Amino acid sequence: MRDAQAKPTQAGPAENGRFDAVIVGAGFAGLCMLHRLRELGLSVRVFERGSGIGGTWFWNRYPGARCDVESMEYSYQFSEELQQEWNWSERFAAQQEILRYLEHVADRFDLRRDIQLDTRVSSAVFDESAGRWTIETDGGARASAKFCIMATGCLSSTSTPRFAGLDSFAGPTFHTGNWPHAPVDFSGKRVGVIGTGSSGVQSIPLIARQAAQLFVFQRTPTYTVPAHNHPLDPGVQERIKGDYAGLRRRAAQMPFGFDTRPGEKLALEATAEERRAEYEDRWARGGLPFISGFADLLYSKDANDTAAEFVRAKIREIVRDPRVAEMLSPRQVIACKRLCIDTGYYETFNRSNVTLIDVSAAPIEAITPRGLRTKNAEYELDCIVFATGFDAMTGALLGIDIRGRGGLSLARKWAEGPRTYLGLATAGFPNLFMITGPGSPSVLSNMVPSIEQHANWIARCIAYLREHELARIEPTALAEDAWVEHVNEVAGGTLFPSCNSWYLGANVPGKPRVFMPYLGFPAYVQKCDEVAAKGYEGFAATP
Ligand code: N01
Repeated sequence: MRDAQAKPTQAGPAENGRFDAVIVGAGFAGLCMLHRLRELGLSVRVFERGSGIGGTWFWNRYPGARCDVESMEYSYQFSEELQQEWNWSERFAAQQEILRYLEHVADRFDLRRDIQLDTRVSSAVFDESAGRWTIETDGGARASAKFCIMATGCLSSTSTPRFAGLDSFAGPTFHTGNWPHAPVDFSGKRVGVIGTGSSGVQSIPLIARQAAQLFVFQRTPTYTVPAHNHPLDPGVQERIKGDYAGLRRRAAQMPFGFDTRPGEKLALEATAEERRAEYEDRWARGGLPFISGFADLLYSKDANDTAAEFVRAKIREIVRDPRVAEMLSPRQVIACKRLCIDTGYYETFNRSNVTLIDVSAAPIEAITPRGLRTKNAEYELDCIVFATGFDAMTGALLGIDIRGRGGLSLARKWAEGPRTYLGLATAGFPNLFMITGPGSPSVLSNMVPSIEQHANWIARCIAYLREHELARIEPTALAEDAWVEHVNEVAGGTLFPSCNSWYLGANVPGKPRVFMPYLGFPAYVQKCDEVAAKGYEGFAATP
């Protein structure tokens, strides 16, 4: 992989470079943004901390890493040729294939020459007199740019709980979100996996097949629906390609920006038999559309209970030991924490080499040189896998010292939670844009179309500024306050705030509890389009 990246066309160090725009991050967002800004004729430099492009798909190489949105929809739509020429091999693409796709995109659109790898941005400071951003990297390099665009990803800053004795463990430890490039062999090993979110759910079945013994440390049981992944029928693929634009148009009208076949009926108005039939059908088809079976599932606790109980019944059917089935059965609202999709997750707990340990009542107290100690017992382990997630949505942004007008730091401004207008920009930080920032559909949508929508919007905004000879743009405090209130109001009408999810920052000790994504892709896109059509309403633009 490294060799493929190290092409001579790759950008060299940007010592004292001046650019029209700097983009931080070369994942789906950074690549697309670079392409759009190049089309405007801007000089651009992308800084990427990884030794390769790909963002999430570069770092998350753990066994089983795979997308939970269908391949045909989890891809760019900015180029019809690209859509037509790329062939996906599976219904849900694996990490390796998505990374290959991004490598292909980088080559096809000659993006690498503006991307500087192995470069972590440490600060971005707005110089008011010059009207430019100064971007500094860990290596001490500096760049100056009129526009600074954060394409840093929503789930890119890993989170490892600060267990006592964390560094004392004698064996290797791994985090799913920062997995080694060299193959990891668990054969013959006693492995501990901490965490049962999407990363745990995907990796546990594969680690179980290899390890001598697997101990799964579960604090909160998870709802997961079968993926029923399979090779993608070339005929189906051809049919979609026959009217790709049609698929994209239909998807854009869906609440999550991809085709979840939303049911219009209310679960509470359906008969028990109708509900069962609908859930069975969606369980058999697999994937995230399970939660779209009825229109009230994310709004009414009673409705939600019907879907939750259906999954619990499935767990009891699949898992042979009733005690283990009970431990695996979640009690919180289904989809309140992100719904997972899996291949053989619950089945894995029927294996004789797999032990489920409930650490909700008896938490992990310490990592020891030989393993791990909970309140109740000690476990000897050869390796530990942290599938403990991310400091989501704000972690990567606040990991950079970003300072706007008057030296205001973003960390200070967001001390009580992120505040943005449309998740695209924040008052006091002129010409700073975020791709899929907090306050936008982002993680509650199909990420790739959301990313493209943002990149298109930002590119159009920059073009507008140029046409109107305007030098700076930033949201007004008034528009930002109203948007933050609206995001909260929409979330408050749902069941999402009812559990301790990373959507709320609840997984990171001390993080303010604020619901960060915006629910409703179509309404959001309409709002962004209206804002632009009204001359960037809610923004102040100055010459
Ligand atoms: O992280 P998570 P993730 N002691 O935060 C547990 C996307 N994604 O990496 O729930 C014990 O969901 C924690 O327990 P609890 C997707 O959006 C997508 O799995 O806080 N356990 C939880 O079980 C996803 O939602 C795919 O009680 C501790 C786990 O660690 C997001 O990334 C694949 C603990 C963390 O789960 C994050 O998923 C992978 C402690 N002290 C990821 N601290 C696709 O399928 C934390 N935990 C595309």
